[in-house]
Amino acid sequence: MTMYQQQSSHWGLFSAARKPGGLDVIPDPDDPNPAPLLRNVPAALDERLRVRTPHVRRGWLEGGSAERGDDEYLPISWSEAIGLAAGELDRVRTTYGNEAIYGGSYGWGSAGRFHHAQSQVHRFLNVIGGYTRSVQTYSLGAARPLLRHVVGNDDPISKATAWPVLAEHTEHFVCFGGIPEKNSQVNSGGVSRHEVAGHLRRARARGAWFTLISPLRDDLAPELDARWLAPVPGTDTALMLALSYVLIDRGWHDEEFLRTHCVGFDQFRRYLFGAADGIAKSPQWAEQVCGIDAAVIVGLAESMATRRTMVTLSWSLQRARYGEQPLWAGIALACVLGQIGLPGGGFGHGYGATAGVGARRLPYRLPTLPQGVNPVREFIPVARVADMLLHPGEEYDYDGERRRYPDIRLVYWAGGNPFHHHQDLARLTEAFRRPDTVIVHEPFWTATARHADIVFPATTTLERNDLGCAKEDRALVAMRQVTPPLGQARSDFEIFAALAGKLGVEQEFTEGRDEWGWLAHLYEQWRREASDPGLDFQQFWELGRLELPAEPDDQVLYEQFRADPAAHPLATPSGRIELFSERIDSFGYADCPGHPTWLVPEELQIQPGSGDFPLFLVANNPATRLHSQLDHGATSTSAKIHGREPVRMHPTDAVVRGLSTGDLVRVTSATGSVLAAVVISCSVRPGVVQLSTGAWYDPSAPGVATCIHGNPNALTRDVGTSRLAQGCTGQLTRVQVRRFIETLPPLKAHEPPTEGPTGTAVSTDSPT
Ligand code: PGD
Repeated sequence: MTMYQQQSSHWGLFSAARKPGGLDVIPDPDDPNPAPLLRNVPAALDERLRVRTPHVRRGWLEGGSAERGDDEYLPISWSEAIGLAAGELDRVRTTYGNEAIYGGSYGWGSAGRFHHAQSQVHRFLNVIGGYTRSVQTYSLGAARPLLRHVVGNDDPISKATAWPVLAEHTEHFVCFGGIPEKNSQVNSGGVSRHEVAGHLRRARARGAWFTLISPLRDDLAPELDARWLAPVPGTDTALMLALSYVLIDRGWHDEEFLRTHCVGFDQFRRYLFGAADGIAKSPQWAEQVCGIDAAVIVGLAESMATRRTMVTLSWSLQRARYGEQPLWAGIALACVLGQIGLPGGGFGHGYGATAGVGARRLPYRLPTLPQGVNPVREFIPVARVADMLLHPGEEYDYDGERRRYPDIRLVYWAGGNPFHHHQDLARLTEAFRRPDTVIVHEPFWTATARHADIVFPATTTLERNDLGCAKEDRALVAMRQVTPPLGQARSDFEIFAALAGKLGVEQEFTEGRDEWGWLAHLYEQWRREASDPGLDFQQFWELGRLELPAEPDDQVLYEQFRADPAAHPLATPSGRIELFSERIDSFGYADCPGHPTWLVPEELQIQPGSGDFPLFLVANNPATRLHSQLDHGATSTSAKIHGREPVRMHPTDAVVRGLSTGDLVRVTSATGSVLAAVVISCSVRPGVVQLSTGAWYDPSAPGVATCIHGNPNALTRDVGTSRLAQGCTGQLTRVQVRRFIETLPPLKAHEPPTEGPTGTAVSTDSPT
């Protein structure tokens, strides 16, 4: 009889069994709305694309870094690979100090508390003396630093008003960037029940209104009957400022809330009415900037003032140049409305960005692998990785500090794909050629694995046992091994244990435990500390799942602060919401002044319809996979055309180019070019094209395009949001689209790299 085993992923719970025809995956029966991404899971065992044995890059063995990203790989034995990697780690730390090791290793990895790649890599590097780390994320690069100044912490993300409250009370959802259901399929760590779509439907059935403000119509589900306003991409700040202007100008603002709960309203009002720059941020002004009718802006402001309104701000808004501004202007707009702290009113940041925002949270710690202490103080804001590698010693600004990039000699990555997530991938290739050595753990031959010198084959969750849960979920599940490790793959833990052994610190790293020992230890420790469910580890494992008590469903963001701001101050310098921040102002950053400001991003300085790059490209998160994970899976590949990523465009833009759905095109920007296939759609604003992230980077035909598969990060600019946050700006760029009529080069991204002969003798003396 076939044995199905329970497993978990960032996009849902499932059971799986290996059958002669492949892996059979069954969604969890308790999930009301399982994610289509589950159909990608069988590709995890696709042997062609799995790294099955340790590999070393030929050029590295010969002492070179120039070919990184375009080289042959030699399969080697585990003992050779461990010897080479340990030797190189030791050489770098002794010669240059541990800060010369970059272990930022950003990435989502897989669900599972013990085999969490980030925790494993950080724990190992700490045990061997530390590493240069990264701070912040690609998801919320601008938001987190800004929120600290404006509201004191990230409660708008981690403690957003709960979905059931919105479903019951909100009368008007004003959704900047939408609430895209595709993104609410996922949650970092797992999601046992997909409920966001159901909450939205309940609100609509009760009569709630929805206004969608986005260049993409499908950023809100069609059944919500939203009014769609499609401003010029990147101009939401101007629209928000004009809405605040109307509310104040007509006396519809909440003077009392602004006086008692905010600081800086006077400076903000003066700016809105043009005292500083002579420009009133009126609806007529905004119409010129965003292309939304002034009368529509006035009507929207009136509707917001007369209904319980939730201003929702997507994470994508801040993933662009000056990305701090739309978030700050949106918070200011909610302050002007004065509904913050009321059920169903105020603002939220990232509803729909993951299933976790607005979900109930667990009021205690999860079972967590301890990472130890990093003795190295050096760090970079995560999206500045290429700058760091290319410009060691150079100074840069970050959140009020003047900092200097460290000189990195060794890059260590496990659980992320920078050749998916970073911007300007050709520049990243150049940057990756700088260090002496790059070591990567990957289950698959991704572009990151192909830019490494030593590649360790990592197992997937299907080949391991683990504990599955997330802070915003209610289930703790046994993730049970479905199949033995593929080829010679080992878990990240086993790889680090072997390296630690070679470097003489095995006991410090493993504490004498194997996988099973750690799972039992983490569970029992959590049981003692958090909430004793009564079951010991063996009983839990046999049962397979615990429903965890969570916070109540009625959480309203800032309810207590509204009731009594003196007794429940925010963690800002003033204790209130800062519409003007003296601290930010004191930094003197022209790209992030002391109050929400309309700053014209470079993308808008090219006139629409003219120049070499007349179209806006929205490079959003994909509907058919999580980031770049399992790009070769069934859901992901079924959306590709001629094997290339689809780029959506409006019929009017297609007609002038003579394009039809299915045509191959070359998309070019000032940064690079990609091949993609056109899909004509009225769901994108005229003048806008949309190409999702996640197609595996394929630079194998540079004479044809920077990426012949359709990875938009070959087109995006590698520049920070501002000197305040230095977040990533991958969401928006300017492009041209032209029919591609040359011979289509074959896709190499979904093939393994060229392999040298097995058994090639390698010297265990590591090169420098
Ligand atoms: P993933 O594709 O999830 O992307 O970037 P991120 O690097 O997280 O990469 C995870 C990698 O880990 C995969 O290659 C997977 O195979 C590997 N992996 C999975 N499990 C394991 C494991 O157990 N062990 C090891 N060693 N490896 C494992 C995501 C990032 O991209 C994010 S979060 C966002 S929000 C950004 N979004 C955008 C955007 O909107 N627009 C642009 N242009 N660019 C973006 N980049 C960012």
